[in-house]
Amino acid sequence: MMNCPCYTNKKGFYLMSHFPTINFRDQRLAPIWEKVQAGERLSLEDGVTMFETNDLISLGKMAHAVQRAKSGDVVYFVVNRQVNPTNICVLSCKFCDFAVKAKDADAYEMTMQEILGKLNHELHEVHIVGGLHPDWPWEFYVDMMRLIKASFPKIDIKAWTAVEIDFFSKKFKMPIAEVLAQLKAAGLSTMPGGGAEVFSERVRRLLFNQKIGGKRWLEIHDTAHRLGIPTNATMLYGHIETLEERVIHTIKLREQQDISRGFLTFIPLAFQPGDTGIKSGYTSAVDDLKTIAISRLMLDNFPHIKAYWVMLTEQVAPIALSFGADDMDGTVGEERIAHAAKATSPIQLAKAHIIKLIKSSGKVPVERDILYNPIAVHDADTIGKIPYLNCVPFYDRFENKPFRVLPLTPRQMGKLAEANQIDGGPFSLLDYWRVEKDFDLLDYGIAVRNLARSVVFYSNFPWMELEGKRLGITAETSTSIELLKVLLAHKYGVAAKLERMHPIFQASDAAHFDAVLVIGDEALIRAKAGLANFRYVFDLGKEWNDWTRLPFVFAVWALRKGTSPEKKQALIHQIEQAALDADQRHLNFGAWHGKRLGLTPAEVQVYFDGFNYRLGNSEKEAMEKFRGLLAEMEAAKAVLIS
Ligand code: V47
Repeated sequence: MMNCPCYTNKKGFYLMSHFPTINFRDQRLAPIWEKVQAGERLSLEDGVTMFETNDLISLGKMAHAVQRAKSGDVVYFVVNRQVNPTNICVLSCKFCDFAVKAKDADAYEMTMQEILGKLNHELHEVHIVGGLHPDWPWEFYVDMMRLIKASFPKIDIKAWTAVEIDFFSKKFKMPIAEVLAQLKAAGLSTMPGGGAEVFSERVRRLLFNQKIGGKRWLEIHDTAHRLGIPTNATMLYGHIETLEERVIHTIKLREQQDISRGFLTFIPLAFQPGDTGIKSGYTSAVDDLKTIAISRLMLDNFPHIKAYWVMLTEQVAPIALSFGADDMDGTVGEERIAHAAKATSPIQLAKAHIIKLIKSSGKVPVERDILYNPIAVHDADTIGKIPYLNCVPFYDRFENKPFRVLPLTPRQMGKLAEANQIDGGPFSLLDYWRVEKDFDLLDYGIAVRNLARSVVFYSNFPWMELEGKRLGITAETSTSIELLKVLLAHKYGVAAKLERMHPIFQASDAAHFDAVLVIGDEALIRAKAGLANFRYVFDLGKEWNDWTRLPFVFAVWALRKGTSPEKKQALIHQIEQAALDADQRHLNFGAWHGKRLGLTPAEVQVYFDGFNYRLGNSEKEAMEKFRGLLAEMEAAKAVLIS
């Protein structure tokens, strides 16, 4: 117990010493913090207590700690543009100053050329929403997707709120799934989170009684997720809703996310009063920061919380980055909805300005694409972190010195290392080999002695019958996919067809394949929940070990050549401490992360026990063996092609 930095609270959960100690002014927050640290879900009462408290700073500290455990020291932004093709709308919602009728003097409708004219090749995302136009035909919407993708292949499309999808479905007499499938086939990547307002029938009747309610909004997002279309969620706050209604809104979203798991980010939208007559005056900064923090704490299963500077203002948004938000939306280009309601923010921000705002909050600005794949890291001294449970021991001990931490899937980390955007991390073995001339190998990594438990191949066929079959591969892997290829080719002598699956893993997508490879936390979740009735479950760590009698090395720590000796030493010291923790079976944050995946502390311990975090002789031998087998496979392919 002497060295153990974790201890057990009265309910038997492990508390983590690495969450900060908070001196609460409002003691009602202390039991809530205890629940957060134990990985327990917060209730409606907890949410309302947090809204009622005046202890804003403690609230911010709790949310910031949770955000850091999820997304490290980074804040995301995207070079994007909003396009609102028309403001003519068949609805007349009381809170909306944007929508008008066709006869109104300020009504507008863009032609396809005008829409395309708003875009340029610098953009990575276009965000399209507008009024519900009474006359436009279905083909116009589908062509819009298709023409944008044809003219600007680099731009991903986030378009149409659930309200618009519902409108299309009714107007063009197609089921929701058909509307979404056609838009996706034409180029739609994700859906924005608008139109949710607050999930309260009372508010709906008073402010937007012609618009869809919460049940329908959630149903449409559920359908999108099942079709592999990730979406966002919003909440319009600061008008006539009660604090309880805000909390219920977050709980309904959390329940939906448990089911369909396709939400990327939550965006609290501060009400802009404009000429709506609903309320005079803007939300206070205190209310904005509280709402961001409480969203982060309630929505434990949402990857991101967005500080939408358009509604929050340029002054409050950077502060929100210390209250649980990890995304700033983007450059926006030209915002019309909030500005119709007299938002005081600028209508666009330059990229350099967003970077400056994020840096002013002490965070690392990371330019992303629509799916949060990082494109560029706008700061020095960053290392990658694989956000899977098996990597948690490494980061337990990391403060943000000398390196700051950016969560990345193995494949993303490899791409960023190649693009010269990060200084190091536990690289997937294949990625390390790709960049080894620029990086030094450290004597640490992630190796398994036998069962990997989180590199799992689900199949409807035994290995020998996989010839010619379609295998779905998770979008996240770099090395496991190669291990699978080696096993197929060398151990079993079969040739199958490998295809990447949707970027956001869906069991319904997996069911279309004869077998699927799942890695990381998703594999741990599936081990408990099962996956689409596959008949065989193979652990690739065990498959390798049974065959070669060697461990398998999935990842190795590497650091950019030329890093100063002080920084290198500091990093090695932190990793060594982590390895010692693992030797001494200190769970620390592991129990917290495990709980979120449905694992008990004992199950987390069994999982960690299967890993070796140091690279010894047998690990190095295993790496060479694997490299040799890969080379033989390449040679065989070369022979085949010629
Ligand atoms: O649905 C309308 C809201 C939403 C007002 O998904 C107003 O990444 C404040 O959803 N004051 C559209 N809000 C904007 C939106 C959005 C914005 C940024 C990013 C994303 C995303 C989504 O704006 C509408 C409505 O809830 N809205 N009027 C107003 N007066």
